[in-house]
Amino acid sequence: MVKHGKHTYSEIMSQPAVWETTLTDFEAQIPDVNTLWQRARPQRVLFTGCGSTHYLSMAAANLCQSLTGIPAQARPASELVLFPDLVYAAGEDTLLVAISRSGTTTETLDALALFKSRTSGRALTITCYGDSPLSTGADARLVAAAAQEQSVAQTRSFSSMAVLVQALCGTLAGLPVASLLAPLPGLCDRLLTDYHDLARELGGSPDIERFFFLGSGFLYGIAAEAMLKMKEMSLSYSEAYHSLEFRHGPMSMANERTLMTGLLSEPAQAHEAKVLREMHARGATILAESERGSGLAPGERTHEVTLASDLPAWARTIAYLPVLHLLAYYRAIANGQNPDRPAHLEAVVWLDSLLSD
Ligand code: F1P
Repeated sequence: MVKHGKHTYSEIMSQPAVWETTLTDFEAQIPDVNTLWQRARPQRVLFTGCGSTHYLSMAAANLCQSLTGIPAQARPASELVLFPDLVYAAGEDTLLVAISRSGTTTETLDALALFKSRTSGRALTITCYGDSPLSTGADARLVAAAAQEQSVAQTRSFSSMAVLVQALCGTLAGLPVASLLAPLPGLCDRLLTDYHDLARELGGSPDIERFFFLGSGFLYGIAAEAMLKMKEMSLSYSEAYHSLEFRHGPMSMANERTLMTGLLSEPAQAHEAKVLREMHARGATILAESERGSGLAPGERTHEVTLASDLPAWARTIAYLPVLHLLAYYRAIANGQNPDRPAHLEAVVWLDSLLSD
């Protein structure tokens, strides 16, 4: 029986249904997206957000560049506001994509305002609230209204906005996203069912005190979000790295009380799995998420989440996250935290505008 975190739990478990609604709603938004893209004809795409939505921006930039061929980058909104000269180049046509669950985060609103005043570029927003200031201040908007949440930490909002990012990038690349992404809700449902017990076991394990999340390419932003969920909900030691970066110092922290979660991509899987194998030899417990199995030797301290989605890599990016939501949720419960209302955290950061100084 769930005592604490009933909102978080139901928001995690509702992801299949909410992704389905989000994909259906996206279809009506496709003409606006295509019109914006035709008018903007950008030389580059700049994604921004804060916290979770900054991590989503990182995944989005990689997906966008890979699918459209247009250079794309991600920056935290605060960086766009505080150091615009490090980002904007004179005469370059940029499309800004600002992402925010609430659509009210001060830094993201400031980033949009500064972009509008400094450039003649167009802006697209991705939020859960179509009437929010961020959404209404943009040239076009994508809205995951069904993904609104009561919990402070983002779960289905993040993943549904990620579904919108995937649908957006696929559409800009001229792909038939409705059919390509249609299997995602069913895949999410299967993963939440098949790996629920594993997430509960690892999340609740008293033998584990450190969590590392590794990912490369499209999956680094997802690994970073999994790290943030673990930290926010459960107040656990949790870090994320690009997979091969882990050897360059951070591996000093891996020991027999560590859970190493590796989000394995297909192109780099052999290299990424090797890092996990090395950390296993140091005593770490391994959780390997992959499309077809990690190739690691099965054993007591090696656990697998296998997507078996048959989707192209870009289309299955978000599917790596929901099992890790459960991992963080069960760790929070084990730590005596209430994941609905994480300590020291507000749902939105509101500041005096950084532009008024
Ligand atoms: C962004 C955010 C969250 C974080 C915290 C504060 O909000 O940084 O990612 O968990 O709750 O706000 P938003 O701009 O996406 O609404």
